[in-house]
Amino acid sequence: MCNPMPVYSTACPRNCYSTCSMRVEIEDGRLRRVEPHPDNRATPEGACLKGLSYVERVHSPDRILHPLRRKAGTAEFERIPWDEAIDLIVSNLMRIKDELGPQSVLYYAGSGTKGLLNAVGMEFWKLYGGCTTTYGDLCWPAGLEATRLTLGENKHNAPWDLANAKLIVMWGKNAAETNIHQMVFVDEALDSGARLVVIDPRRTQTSERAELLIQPRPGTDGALALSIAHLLIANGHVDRPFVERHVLGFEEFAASVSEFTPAKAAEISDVPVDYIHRLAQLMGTTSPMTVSAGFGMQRYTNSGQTMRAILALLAITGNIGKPGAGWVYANLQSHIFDAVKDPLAFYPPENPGGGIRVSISTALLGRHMLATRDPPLRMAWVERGNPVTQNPETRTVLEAFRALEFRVVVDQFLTDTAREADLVLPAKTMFEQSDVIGAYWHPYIQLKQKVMDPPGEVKPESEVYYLLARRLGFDEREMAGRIPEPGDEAIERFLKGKLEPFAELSPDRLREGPVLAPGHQEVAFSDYLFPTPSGKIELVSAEAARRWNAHQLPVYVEPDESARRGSRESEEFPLYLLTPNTKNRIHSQFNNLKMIQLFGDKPFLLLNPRDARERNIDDGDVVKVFNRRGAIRVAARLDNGIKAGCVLVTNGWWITEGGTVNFCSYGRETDMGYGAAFHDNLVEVKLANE
Ligand SMILES: Nc1nc2c(c(=O)[nH]1)N[C@H]1C(S)=C(S)[C@@H](COP(=O)(O)OP(=O)(O)OC[C@H]3O[C@@H](n4cnc5c(=O)[nH]c(N)nc54)[C@H](O)[C@@H]3O)O[C@H]1N2
Ligand SMILES: Nc1nc2c(c(=O)[nH]1)N[C@H]1C(S)=C(S)[C@@H](COP(=O)(O)OP(=O)(O)OC[C@H]3O[C@@H](n4cnc5c(=O)[nH]c(N)nc54)[C@H](O)[C@@H]3O)O[C@H]1N2
Ligand SMILES: [Mo]
Repeated sequence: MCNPMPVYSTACPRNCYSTCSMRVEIEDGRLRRVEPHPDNRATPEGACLKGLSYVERVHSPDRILHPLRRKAGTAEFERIPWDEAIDLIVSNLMRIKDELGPQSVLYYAGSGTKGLLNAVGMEFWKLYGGCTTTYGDLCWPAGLEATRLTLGENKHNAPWDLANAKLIVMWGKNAAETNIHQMVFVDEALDSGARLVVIDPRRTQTSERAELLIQPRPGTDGALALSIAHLLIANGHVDRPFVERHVLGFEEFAASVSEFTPAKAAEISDVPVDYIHRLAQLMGTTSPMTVSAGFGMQRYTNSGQTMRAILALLAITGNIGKPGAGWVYANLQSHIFDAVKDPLAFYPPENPGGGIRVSISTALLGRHMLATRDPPLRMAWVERGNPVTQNPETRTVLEAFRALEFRVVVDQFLTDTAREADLVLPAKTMFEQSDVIGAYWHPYIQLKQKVMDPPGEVKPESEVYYLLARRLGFDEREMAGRIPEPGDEAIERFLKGKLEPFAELSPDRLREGPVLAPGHQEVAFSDYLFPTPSGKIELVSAEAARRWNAHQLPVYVEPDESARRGSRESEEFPLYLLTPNTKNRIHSQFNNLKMIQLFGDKPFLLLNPRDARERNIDDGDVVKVFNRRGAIRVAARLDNGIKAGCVLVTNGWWITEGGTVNFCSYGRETDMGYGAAFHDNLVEVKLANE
């Protein structure tokens, strides 16, 4: 009889809605199997293809296993020992601090992995004397801020509660690719007779299940929402008792949408009037209604206002605080450890302390880096991020990194950003250091367990910081509670310390599987406590005006880069470039694996046949997608499912794989929250050989 392989509970720490719980089997130090973990009610089906591909990723021959130094003046790297790498970093850190001060170093951290230990980086930079770092975020802050202003807090009903909905509106969310486990609950709801509407400029895998697909012109969802509000009010579909008790500013809101007729919204959004009536009728007569709002329509310069306008539809119909109802956007109930719960965490703090200068907008990374003075930037440290492919305006980002004297990138693979580095440090994977993680869709706290030693000479980031701090002359006392010592026991102690305030969260319990966050509400806002200034759901927000210089009401504003602006720019570049996420990657991760490449190894452009015909483009032709900011060359895929006037390439492709879409995007902040308005992006397309 052979011994069963050891099985461990762990959780996927990628920046993804699902944050799956899983069980993994280890044999001879190798990851053999990834299985579902039944204790997570949100992800009982287990990991997606990406999750299964960890068996390849962890042991990939392409992983960086030791420090690599660029050979001077070339694109090549050579292996160097750790003490040489540490010496090289420390000598640069000391010299730069002497010459210009610690704020000449940029610390850039992306969203490559979740975990409490990520905070160790900033503790190191404070010990060093400070640094310059970013505010804002590439992902979701416009929606977080719109939600905070309206409801007071970012939380929603438990994922499985969606099965209780009678109407589900998937608004700018492609859950069938980006939150596949949510589709299990969509199906359950549909089986019990629920209706599903999808709002997206293209037909998606999610919309295959829908009875109604509404395809607005990109960035015009706000207009659509305001006209639906107009109809709900005109047709008497307002929940008056709810509004009287829990909503601030209904009368002003009603007055402001009285002009917003379906005809006006149809003109702006290019959605037929009949569709607007059908959606308003469904919303007014079907309850409970859940709006599952994705991140698609909050990547525009008007996104905060758009999200507030959509939220208003739930408020006036009384669809908040009840089973099967509500605003499913971000459920931060598991963010119990730190300020992450609060979207204010993305704001540049007035006084961050510790010599930290928070002056670079993530959305404007390249331009702000180049413009930084007093002191200017000399060095950058990048970890968990791939800003060359993922941040707007790739050309400027490259220029800014190339203008520095010394660049360190910590990653598992030689990404486009790592290729720009002078020194690349190998990063651990999720299986090689324990950490505690929350999620943003389900309410579980999880232990991402260490199940194997790092391969080669890989050291977790916390250990690298420890070594650097020691070499800079700091002692254990100065590091205590901030930078853990190397080794599993010290990490366990560090995590135990973080868990101590929560009786339910013992490390032993977490080792078994996911644990519901203490104090979590299965039905969010069922107590009708809204932590806004008025204690009510705010349709009128004085803070929106004060903080963001926005209208107090969710009014419609045309996006900055709109084909309707009639500018010379919009005539020359008439197509909206949408760059959403895709099933088999998480942004710029996973596509370097053979298992993932089997499902499509090259980027392609989705193009409506009408737009293709006008440009003499056939299916499969190589086309140039371009504007004044840059260009990429990809194969065209003709598709009637994408709205005419829109084209689409998924984000995350490396330059070495055929080009990042961000060569074409422009660094621009959203109206609220300091997000990145990626989709505010016009291009033209032509045959590449023309
Ligand atoms: N045009 C366009 N661009 C976009 C978007 C869009 O919609 N359109 N979406 C944006 C969004 S929503 C997001 S969230 C961002 C994501 O962009 P990023 O935050 O840059 O995230 P990823 O590409 O997922 O991962 C970055 C790197 O982290 C590395 N990594 C993983 N685990 C670890 C670890 O433990 N340690 C270290 N040191 N590194 C690790 C990975 O190998 C990867 O190279 O992209 C944004 N970019
Ligand atoms: N497989 C996979 N899952 C992921 C990720 C991943 O990279 N891969 N990333 C994770 C992260 S960090 C994020 S941010 C989420 C994002 O996942 P989602 O919330 O699904 O957001 P996106 O993929 O950005 O866009 C969703 C849809 O919005 C549509 N859209 C674009 N513009 C508009 C518009 O103006 N109006 C409307 N109504 N729709 C519009 C796009 O066509 C797209 O189908 O996914 C998470 N989950
Ligand atoms: Mo994201």
